[in-house]
Amino acid sequence: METQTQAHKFPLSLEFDNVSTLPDSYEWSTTTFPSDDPCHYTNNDRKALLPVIDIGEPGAYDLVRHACEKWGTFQFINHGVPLTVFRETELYELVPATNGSDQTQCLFHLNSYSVCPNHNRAMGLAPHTDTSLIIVVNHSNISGLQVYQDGAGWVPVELVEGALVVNVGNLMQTLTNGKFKSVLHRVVVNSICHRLATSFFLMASSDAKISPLRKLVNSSHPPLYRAVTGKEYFQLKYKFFNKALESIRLKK
Ligand SMILES: O=C(O)CCC(=O)C(=O)O
Repeated sequence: METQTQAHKFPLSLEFDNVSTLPDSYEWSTTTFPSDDPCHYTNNDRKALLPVIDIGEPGAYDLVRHACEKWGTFQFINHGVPLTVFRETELYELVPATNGSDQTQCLFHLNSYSVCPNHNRAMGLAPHTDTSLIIVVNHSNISGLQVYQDGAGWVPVELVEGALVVNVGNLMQTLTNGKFKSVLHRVVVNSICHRLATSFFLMASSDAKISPLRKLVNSSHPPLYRAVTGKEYFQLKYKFFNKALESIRLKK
């Protein structure tokens, strides 16, 4: 897995419209990309299909729980969320907001992935797990998001009309005492289409204490993580990046 140092070695910005080959400073180790249409990937071989859940269906609750336990991610349809909500936020770089109870914070984030002349030598977004409780992504009908699954490797998230992607974050893994898995994911670029994705992060507020829920802890399932405040966990994430969760894991 790539390290924090690797993730941080890139210059911050580059005007890709004016370059015909990838500058060496952007070079990444080979990225496996689906060989058919890189912009509109559908998983025709059906080998490793991420769950797509119709949340209007009677069994949806169990399907969501199962997806969070097994995959740490799923797509959902029939959600009733107008996708224009996401599109409108594409006008903003970053829009933080807090809710009334101040236990959670929401953040909208716009990711823009330029067309890249040497897409298989570059990386759009380095492999990472999210700090937040959950993240909801609208990937604007352009492929690129991939999730890592043991045994299957990098699995492209296929495009499903109108679906939103949910990823479990580190703090949700802590809260559920490791039952829900925060998924390692990355975004690859392509040489044909510019991709925009809007992410909605449900975060814990800085003062909120996050620890495994009491009802999920017993003698056969001792707490796996120590309590942390949102602020402390952010600092740990900054310091340890993808190893932050490991740093709050209680020793047996
Ligand atoms: O661009 C995407 O599809 C996902 C973005 C993402 O993983 C993130 O913002 O953490």
